[in-house]
Amino acid sequence: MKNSKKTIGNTSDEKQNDLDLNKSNAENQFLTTNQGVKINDNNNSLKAGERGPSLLEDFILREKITSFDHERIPERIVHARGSAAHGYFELYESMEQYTKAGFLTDTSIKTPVFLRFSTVAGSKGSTDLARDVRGFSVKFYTQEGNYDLVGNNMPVFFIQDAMKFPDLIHAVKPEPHNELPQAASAHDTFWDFISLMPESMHMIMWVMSDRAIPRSLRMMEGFGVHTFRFINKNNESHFVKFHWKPKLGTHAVVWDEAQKISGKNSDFHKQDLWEAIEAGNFPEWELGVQIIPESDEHKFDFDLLDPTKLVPEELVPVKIIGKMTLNKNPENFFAETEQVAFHPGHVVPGIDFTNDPLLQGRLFSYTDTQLSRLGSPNFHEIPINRTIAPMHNNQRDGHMRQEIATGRVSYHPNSLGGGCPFQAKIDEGGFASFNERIDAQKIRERSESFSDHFSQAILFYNSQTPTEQGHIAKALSFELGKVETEAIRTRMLGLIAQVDKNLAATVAKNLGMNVPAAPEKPINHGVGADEEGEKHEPKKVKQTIENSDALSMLKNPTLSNTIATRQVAFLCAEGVNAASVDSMKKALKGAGAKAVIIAPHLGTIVSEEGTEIKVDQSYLIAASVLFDAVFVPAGNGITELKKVKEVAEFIKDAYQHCKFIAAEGQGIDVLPIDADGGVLTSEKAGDNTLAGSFIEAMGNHRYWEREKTL
Ligand code: HDE
Repeated sequence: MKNSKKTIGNTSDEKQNDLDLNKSNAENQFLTTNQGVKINDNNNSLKAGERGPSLLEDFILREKITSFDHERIPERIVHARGSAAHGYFELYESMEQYTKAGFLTDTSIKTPVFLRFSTVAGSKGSTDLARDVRGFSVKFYTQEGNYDLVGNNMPVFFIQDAMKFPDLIHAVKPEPHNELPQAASAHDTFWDFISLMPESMHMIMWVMSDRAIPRSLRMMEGFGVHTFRFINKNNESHFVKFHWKPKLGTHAVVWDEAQKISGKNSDFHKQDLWEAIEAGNFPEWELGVQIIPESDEHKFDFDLLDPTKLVPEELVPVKIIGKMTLNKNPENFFAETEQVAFHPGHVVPGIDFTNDPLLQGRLFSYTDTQLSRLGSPNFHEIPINRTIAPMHNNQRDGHMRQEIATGRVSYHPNSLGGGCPFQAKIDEGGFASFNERIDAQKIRERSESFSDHFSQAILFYNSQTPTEQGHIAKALSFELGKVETEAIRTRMLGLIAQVDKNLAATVAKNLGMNVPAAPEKPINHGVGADEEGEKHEPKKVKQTIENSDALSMLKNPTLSNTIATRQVAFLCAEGVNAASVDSMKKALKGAGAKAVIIAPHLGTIVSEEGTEIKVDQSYLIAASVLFDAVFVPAGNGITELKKVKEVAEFIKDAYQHCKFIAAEGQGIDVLPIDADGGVLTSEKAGDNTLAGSFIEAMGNHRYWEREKTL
């Protein structure tokens, strides 16, 4: 099937060739200046005498230093920290009935993609494990032009109108007077803003859930967030919501673990993505769409244009239409991951916008930001941003223009250039916006249909398992615990109580406060104003459904129980039983997981049987939080581990974070913990039954039952 794919200008390899034209290869080459002049001495600047002053004439030094001085470009104002990879998208079945986009109608096309993940609030060097939304931006290099699906790992957003975005970001960023805290929402200004913005409550439930601390970028869902439009050949429109479903399932770490990972390896996600791809474990996501006919626009108890709402999968099922595979790491972080420029306005014929006021604002923002970030309107010429479709227009000049436009014609219409380049009719692939009828007054208002701020927050909370609800309560207690201004906490408790009274009571107890009897009146932000400018209370709507399993990571029926690519720490020492190590390693490998041998020192250790075992990491380097599960093998020497402080800490952390722990023979004595359903043991060394149960248990990701006893 794959071999029969068309190869005209649309494969991942060909996009790569495109990038290759701009690659420099220094092998067997002289060192030169940027002008190609060979450099004779790259160690000394030109001076007036050995000990004399440097000369302005030294064009080599000046060029080198100037280039260095300008190596940094402004980082993204949001989503500064990113990790990305190349790949391709394959369509399972034609969506012709709904859209005319070539890459969504022709199943023989393999479309190259570039995917950039990001955190939102932190700066470029901040930790991967911040509690935050993750950006999930996909650039499809289609034959009809670039299509960017610039989404997040959560299906809704904090605010309803682009007008509030700078406020939201100013509030969450480090506070301006002391630049504190980095990459964290747990501070006064963020919660001050949120406490005055009830429309954010649904999103707050998501960011306080474990979705905000993913186990891996490879184990996150992605969402287009806004409602978009599909337009077919007959110019008929359907509303569409986009979903990315990871083949490895959706998994998270726990908050204590996230904080510790930030110390042990703040590049945890970046490295995990890189290493998985290098090892040939190519991450995959299926693309799903929820399609809603135009005629059903007003059928729901929420407004499809409101980005604080999702369309429950129980109401409109997600249709899986294709698969994306990431198969190649960038070769140069700056050239590709840093310089890639996404834009929700990069659409192709067959995909169009709705009037979601957040999306409308985004359509302005992304080009604008590239002008200051990448420095010129010519950012489309940077290799990673280039379309594979032919590109001709009369745009000219500007900073860093690459194209050498020939001829005298740079305007349209023209006769001197034979009328070229000419406009494309719709049936020749020309983009024409959907001719939606608009008959309205110019108004600075928000639709009354946007005023329900709590129903879906409640739906989300009610759809979580008790374990997940407990994590939300803890997250809120942590975040608000860091808030110093009591009035902000009080306002938040008032809002949380409108989602769930017990949740508010638990958080209030942790804060040593009481839930206010009545929530404060929300501020005036334009929802349903009456004539005096008085605003109505945010209203609640009775939801058509009260529970949606798809919203829970633990209940999610599509949750994959594969342990592929999981990392298992083998706690070893001299005198470990090699058979115990080997058989568990083999079983895990068979299930796609990786055994990592940890010992008191690097190099090799000698097993009980006298064989040498290569050590991957020492206890000085390794930490439980960097692994998915732990195995303590059998062996006479293994009890020595009782004396190693780091080993006890390792196992206790794994236990605290509800990880599965297995031990064989003497390894059982090393466990400083009580046995429970998540601790699997066997007296026998090399026990295949134990290995089988361990693998099956790990498929559940964590032994959450244990939390009740902690
Ligand atoms: Fe963005 N956003 N955003 N955003 N956004 C940017 O564009 C903006 C919003 C998202 O990997 C910026 O090139 C406004 C929602 C991602 O390069 C900037 C509004 C969603 C990325 C910008 C929003 C996103 C960005 C900064 C409210 C989820 C990273 C750098 C109207 C659907 C893209 C850049 C990458 C980046 C503006 C809201 C996702 C400033 C004004 C909602 C994944 O243009």
